[in-house]
Amino acid sequence: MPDGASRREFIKTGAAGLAVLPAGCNHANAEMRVRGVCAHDCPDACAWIVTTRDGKPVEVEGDPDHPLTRGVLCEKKSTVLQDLVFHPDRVLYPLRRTGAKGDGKFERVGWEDALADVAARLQKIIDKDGPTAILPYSYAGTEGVVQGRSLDRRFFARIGASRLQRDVCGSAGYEGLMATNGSFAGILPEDIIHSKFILIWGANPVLSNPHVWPLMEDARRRGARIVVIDPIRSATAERADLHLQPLPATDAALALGMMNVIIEGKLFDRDYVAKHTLGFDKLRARAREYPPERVAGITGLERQDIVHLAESYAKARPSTIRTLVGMEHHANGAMMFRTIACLPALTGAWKYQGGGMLHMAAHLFPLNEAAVSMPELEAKTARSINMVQLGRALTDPKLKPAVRALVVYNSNPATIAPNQGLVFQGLRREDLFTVVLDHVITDTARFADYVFPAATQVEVLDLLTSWGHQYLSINLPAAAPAGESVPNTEFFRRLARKMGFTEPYLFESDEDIVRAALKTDHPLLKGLTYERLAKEGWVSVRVPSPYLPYAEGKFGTPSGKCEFYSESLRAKGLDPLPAHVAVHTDSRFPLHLVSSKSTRNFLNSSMGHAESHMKAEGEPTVRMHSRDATPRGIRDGDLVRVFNQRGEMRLRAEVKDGVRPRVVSIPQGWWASRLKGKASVNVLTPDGLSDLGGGGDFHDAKVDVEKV
Ligand SMILES: Nc1nc2c(c(=O)[nH]1)N[C@H]1C(S)=C(S)[C@@H](COP(=O)(O)OP(=O)(O)OC[C@H]3O[C@@H](n4cnc5c(=O)[nH]c(N)nc54)[C@H](O)[C@@H]3O)O[C@H]1N2
Ligand SMILES: Nc1nc2c(c(=O)[nH]1)N[C@H]1C(S)=C(S)[C@@H](COP(=O)(O)OP(=O)(O)OC[C@H]3O[C@@H](n4cnc5c(=O)[nH]c(N)nc54)[C@H](O)[C@@H]3O)O[C@H]1N2
Ligand SMILES: [Mo]
Repeated sequence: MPDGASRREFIKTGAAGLAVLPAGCNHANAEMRVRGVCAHDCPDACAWIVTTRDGKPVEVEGDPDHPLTRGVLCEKKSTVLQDLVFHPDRVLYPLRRTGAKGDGKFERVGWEDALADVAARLQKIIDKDGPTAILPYSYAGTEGVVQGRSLDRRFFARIGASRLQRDVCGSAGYEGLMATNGSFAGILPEDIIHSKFILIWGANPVLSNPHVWPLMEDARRRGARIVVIDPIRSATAERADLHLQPLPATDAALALGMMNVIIEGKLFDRDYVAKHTLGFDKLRARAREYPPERVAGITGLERQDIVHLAESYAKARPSTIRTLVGMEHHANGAMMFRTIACLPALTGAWKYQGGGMLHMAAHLFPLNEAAVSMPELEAKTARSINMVQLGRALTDPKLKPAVRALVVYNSNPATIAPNQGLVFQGLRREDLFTVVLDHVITDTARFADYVFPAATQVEVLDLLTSWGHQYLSINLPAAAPAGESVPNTEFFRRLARKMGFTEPYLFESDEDIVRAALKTDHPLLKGLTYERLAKEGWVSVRVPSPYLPYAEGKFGTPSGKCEFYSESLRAKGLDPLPAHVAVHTDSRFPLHLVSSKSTRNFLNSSMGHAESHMKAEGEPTVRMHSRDATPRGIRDGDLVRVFNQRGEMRLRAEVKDGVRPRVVSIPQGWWASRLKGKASVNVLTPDGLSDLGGGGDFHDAKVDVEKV
């Protein structure tokens, strides 16, 4: 804690609805320290403390007492005050479009006029085309329970708007893990220090999960080996003891090759397999189809590397696989997760503290969801649209009724949705009424008819779970929302009122929503009250210590075992056994483009407005191998065109062999409007879906590159 901290006071309770500052805050030089938590869509959910002076936030620092995030805020958020809260580009008032769609020209209007017009236009659409012609579009701009999924969901359910399938992240991996384990449970991140072999598979924790990476380094100091499997030499791969670079979307074949070596070499845990798994004989037969030499041909790896990987993984006690989301974004994404998830059961790694698999922690927070997003209200609406395919939904002439109104908040689809050209085409439609609620004029907001000002995390009350650790956190408002900005919940209250709705569930206060979310008898959340959170800021859920979710089996599958053979997959028309399914190739475009989240200074597209973040990030490049660059006459630093049937990007080539041959990479997160060619990487990505879970297949993009 910084000097003098003990003399300062923490705000003791939160506020209902709009932020209300505690009495005494407007004293000259009154200094308050308010507990909060970063709301970014990141596994770390860092606890922070906001210092305010005379009611104005003056400093945001990490909470040094948080066991996982330990007082360190990352590059994306350590400057949140100057780069977001007080940034000159912040939207502070409602705005109405004055220019053409996409120009980003607006005039200031009053809340009353703006809301009256929005309500009238939505009503007109409901009367003429029916409520499903209205589409909400939101994702994880804030991970907060209240500002992320409460009154907004209730409002759209009340209208009967189309439902949005929010599957862009996490759902393909979820389906894969559920098929094998029947539950999302994995080890706790802090237990990774016990591991002796950390296999980071299609994840980039140095950037994407920066507070767990130091624990992995601790494990290394205690004797662990860190191996990364990634076609790209990511920031994490650079720091690994061994980096293997398979071709994208071939990881299920690699895992089957490992199983082949492990089973044939009798390196599996006979006892664990016999007691806690289902279908071992069938798995053995399947793995026999994947001898290392065949797997070498599929993955582009060396035979001996596959054998070495399998043996060292199986012999280490304990070994741990770290997965996240990167590998999901393929047409065979769920099957890759399903297959990889068989490995820790085969080796019995789950028996040891820190052994098994670390994926997401979302299952540790069984909040009273029925009282938050009220899913039973939404379930009444039949039509749902997958957020990954927004471009199609906005342009498909066969869609009846056509989408006539789009209400965007907590997301920036113009940047993050695939097939950007089609998304832009849809957003440009004159007969589409678009409303955006955000902090800044994002590339999506540039197309809006109305932009409304959203309050930032330091200005709202919220409850935050984490998908990377076991701490539940509260975010108390440290200041009143700047200008005329409001929390998302207040926007939906005001709009509901303007539309003449009177149902009390549309107007619940933020504090009541937090309290309702915590109202549950689930043993994990026992004793986690609003009062306790407001006092302590973050509290661990009640997981047993040590936490060994499958040491005694107890899988969540229908059989209660780890299902090497899955009847539920068969029922869905998929291979019941772990399988490698090749993704499509395109002879016109021989290079495989991976556009991962390799930006240190953006969180997806968030913070992409800030000059200082762009500067720190440096110009985006396309990384390519010299074996692909040289025949094309391309040298390091050349200006090139990366193109396919969907569009093109112009940027500089980085020929440093950081990617494997036949693969190129471009970072995701940059805004098209800030780049010279006015297109960001999603102009090149496909908008197909993953095999299960409705995830995207971004990383199956096929492109070619030429010098310009
Ligand atoms: N700095 C920063 N941190 C972030 C984010 C950010 O934008 N910036 N975004 C947040 C979000 S929303 C998420 S979901 C997480 C994601 O966290 P991660 O999953 O760790 O990150 P990604 O960049 O999506 O993907 C990780 C790696 O997967 C690799 N990959 C892609 N396809 C394959 C494949 O077929 N096989 C293998 N083996 N590897 C593959 C990519 O090359 C990439 O290096 O990060 C979060 N944290
Ligand atoms: N090519 C490619 N595309 C990808 C990915 C990839 O790896 N490659 N990754 C995918 C993944 S994993 C994800 S999760 C998605 C991320 O997609 P999104 O969740 O859309 O992520 P962001 O781009 O960060 O957009 C969040 C927006 O919410 C706004 N926001 C933040 N807080 C609030 C608030 O309180 N109120 C309101 N109204 N707005 C707020 C932010 O300013 C920002 O504009 O992108 C996907 N797209
Ligand atoms: Mo994500």
